[in-house]
Amino acid sequence: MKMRGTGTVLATAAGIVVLGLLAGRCAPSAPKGAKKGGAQSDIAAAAMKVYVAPGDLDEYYLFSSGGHSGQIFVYGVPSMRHIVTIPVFTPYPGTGYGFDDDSKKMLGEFTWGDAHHPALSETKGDYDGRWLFINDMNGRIARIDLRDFKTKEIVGPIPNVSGNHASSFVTPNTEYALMGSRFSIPIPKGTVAGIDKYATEYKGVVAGIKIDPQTGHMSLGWQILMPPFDYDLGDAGKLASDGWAFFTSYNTERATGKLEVTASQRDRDYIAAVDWRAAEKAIAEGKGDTIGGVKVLDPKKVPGVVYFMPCGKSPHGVDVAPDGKYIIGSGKLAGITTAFNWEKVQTAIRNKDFTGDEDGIPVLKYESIKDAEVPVGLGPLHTQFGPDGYAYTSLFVDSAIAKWKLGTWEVVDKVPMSYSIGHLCAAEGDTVSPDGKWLVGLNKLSHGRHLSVGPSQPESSQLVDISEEKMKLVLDAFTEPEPHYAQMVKADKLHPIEVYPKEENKHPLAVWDVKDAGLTRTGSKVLVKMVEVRSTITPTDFEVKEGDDVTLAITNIEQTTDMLHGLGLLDYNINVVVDPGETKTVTFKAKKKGVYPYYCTNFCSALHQEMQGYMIVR
Ligand code: K7E
Ligand code: CUA
Repeated sequence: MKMRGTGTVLATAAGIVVLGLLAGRCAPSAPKGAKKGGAQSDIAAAAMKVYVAPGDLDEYYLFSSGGHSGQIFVYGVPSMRHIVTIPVFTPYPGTGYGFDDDSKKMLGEFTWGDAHHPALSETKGDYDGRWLFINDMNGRIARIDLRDFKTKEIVGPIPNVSGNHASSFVTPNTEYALMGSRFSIPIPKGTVAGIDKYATEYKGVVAGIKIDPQTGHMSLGWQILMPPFDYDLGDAGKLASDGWAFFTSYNTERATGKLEVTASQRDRDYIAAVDWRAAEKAIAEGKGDTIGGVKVLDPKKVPGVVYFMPCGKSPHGVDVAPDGKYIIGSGKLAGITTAFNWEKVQTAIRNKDFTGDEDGIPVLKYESIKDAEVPVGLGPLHTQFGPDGYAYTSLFVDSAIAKWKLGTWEVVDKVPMSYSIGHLCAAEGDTVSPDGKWLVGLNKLSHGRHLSVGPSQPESSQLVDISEEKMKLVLDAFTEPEPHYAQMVKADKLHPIEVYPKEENKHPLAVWDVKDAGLTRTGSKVLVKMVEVRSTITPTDFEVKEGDDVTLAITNIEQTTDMLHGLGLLDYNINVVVDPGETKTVTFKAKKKGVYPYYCTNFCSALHQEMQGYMIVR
């Protein structure tokens, strides 16, 4: 979400004693946030907490979304050091992503994505370290394999889901990744209806993308036709509420034009509660109507799959507590967040405790399903959880994080964020067993807290120590655009490989011996099997004819950690990076006569500079 400049209330930097800490060590001036005297011991204590000595490893991985950069950025916590970038929806020359045949095909026609919500795969509601999913506003979801930190699959654009923001939240056993349309449109795509027909002819859709439990492969699951609201965020129920999915919606006014005015008329919007097991069953029984080539359930014809829970106006996040008993949803312009009691929701459904309906979807009675309105502060957006019944809610307007207790609803602490926090991420804070310890605030603004870099300013992420009663801000980090959500997982849950074992390489064009490298021609199609190993690219030269279709199949036959090789081909816009044990192909037309050098782009040995060759085009 971009809310830059709207009602921003800046926190007073003077109130924050420990920030600016590391800057203070190497900058000529004293850290802005640090007070004289007594604060020094706080600074030292904070420094000790976040300091990861050279050669030591962080305790957690933080997977932070890259927003409209289309990537995922991986940080270590508590150091907040950027470790690696995982390219997902956008080409990334650093790893050759989007240049070789397979990744180019996966990206399709897109050169960008808008990726907001990473979701680690779960088993019984806990991160299992297998996969990472992330949404793209362009109706897509990607799957990254955490065995090698590579994007393996992108599905979509999925029909009927327009502006896939309420995504990619997964269910507790990774049965589904959620999708929801932020923008209602006439469906199927391509249908035209004027804006004056918005209230009746535009439709929203919420959906579940099915995930194969063995392979992680994604396919269409269920879709539900919804009134033309803007479906904003989602979360899967767990334990007590397992089998359900929740989506916030705004603009239940069905308004058009300046939504900042027109969509804030009503006091309440809704959280949609979807019984996804019922939806799954109804789809299996063939109860859907085909729209855009996909079976879509109409709640009028399939009662019981979806209910509306009224919520403070214009809600943003919806977050399910670790035991699944509370659903937390906030009107983002309000000063309170509402804790809905799942038991009461079920009772209200059973008793048909409805106040009306929206296009056939029953609306539950707010008073019957809420347990508390917690006075967290202004502009509540998102909530994460600790291990001890505490909840942490980000406050965009107050630019702070509130800590409060589930059950007693008492707000016990607040820490200012610099500035304008969106999401927040606690260690395993959306699982059935949150770790506590660390929390990262993902802020929209960073002004004045870093060396000036001109008008394109970075966003900031701030590390908060939540191991004690009082929250303590301990570190500033600056992030690539644009961190929306992030997830933090204990490092020992992941077991990545560092080379691709030779015996697993089943690529049909792989060659493991330089003797097998070389060129074969079939008509105007030329295949060059290449071997890369320190410090030669074999063949060291090859000849093709102008107009040939050339495929280079490059195998890096190293089996040693870190021994990556690249292949840059000058004037042909070709840049491939091949990891140890990997084979990649790149196909192009030899449309320019002449002599074109190629070389290894990835520094690999003392003789890296000798790793080169020539393509001669006659
Ligand atoms: Cu709050 Cu896209 Cu989840 Cu931005 S979203 S903050
Ligand atoms: Cu191989 Cu540089």
